[in-house]
Amino acid sequence: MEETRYSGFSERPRKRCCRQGTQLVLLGLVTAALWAGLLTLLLLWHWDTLRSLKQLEETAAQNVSQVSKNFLRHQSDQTAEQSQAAQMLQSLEELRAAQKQMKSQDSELSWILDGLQADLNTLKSQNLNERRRTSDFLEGLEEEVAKLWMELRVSGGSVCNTCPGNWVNFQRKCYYFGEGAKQWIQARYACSDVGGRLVSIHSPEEQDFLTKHASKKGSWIGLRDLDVEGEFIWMDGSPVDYSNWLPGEPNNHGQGEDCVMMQGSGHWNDILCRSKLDAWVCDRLATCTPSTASASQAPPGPALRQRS
Ligand code: FUC
Ligand code: CA
Repeated sequence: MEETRYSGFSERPRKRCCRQGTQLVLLGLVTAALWAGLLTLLLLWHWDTLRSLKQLEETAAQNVSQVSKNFLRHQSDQTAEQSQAAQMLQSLEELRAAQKQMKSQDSELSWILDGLQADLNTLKSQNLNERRRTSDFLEGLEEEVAKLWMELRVSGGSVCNTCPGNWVNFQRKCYYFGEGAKQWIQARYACSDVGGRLVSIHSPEEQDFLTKHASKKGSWIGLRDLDVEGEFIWMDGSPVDYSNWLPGEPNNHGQGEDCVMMQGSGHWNDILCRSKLDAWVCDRLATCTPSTASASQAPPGPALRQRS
């Protein structure tokens, strides 16, 4: 019992000692485990951080290379655009120069064209004047021939007083009294259309005949001073050997009166050629009736004329 007590007494510290040792070992183990865990965590955290850093580094590198690629591309684009802009500028300059040249050529051409046009107009008017002169000359010749024929017939005993229908005979001429609103030139054409010409008047007898037969509203006659002011000429080229002007006429009133009308009284007045009168008088030579068989050839009365 004693021994037991003793042994019990002596084992207790040993147990305490072992327990403490175990505890210490455990504590050490736990501490070591904790440290190991902590270290593991630290290592894991470190690796993770490293991995993240590496990823970031890679991403940054990728971005940098992308940015530098973009930059390079942008730079080459910019260079291309710059050279394109330079080219366009050059083209623009060339176009401007071409435009300038074309403008000067254009003005030169239009100057030449104007000259040509003026030449053409001159030629046209010369041609027209020439044709008018020729036609007037031919008409004069025709008139002369007709008169000579008439003289020949009269001297051969013919009677020259035959007129076409609608024409009125007086002495050796036929007269047509046209009606309708016309300017002087239209009346001239109207006479030409019926084979006559605007009337010329050469004696008081002829004037009396016309005064009796013509419209009381006034008629156009074949007298005008269009070419030289104050120099009146008959359209059939006959001499101005008789006149029947109203007192104070011709007065070229308003500086533009170049055509002559016969008033209802038979007196003449110069008026504007573009005025419209309601009547006009034409004349032509009468044709001759042969008195003998030898003079039975057809008389050369004035033919229907072409307008010139
Ligand atoms: C007289 C004429 C003109 C015109 C005017 C109204 O002076 O001589 O021709 O008819 O009157
Ligand atoms: Ca007048």
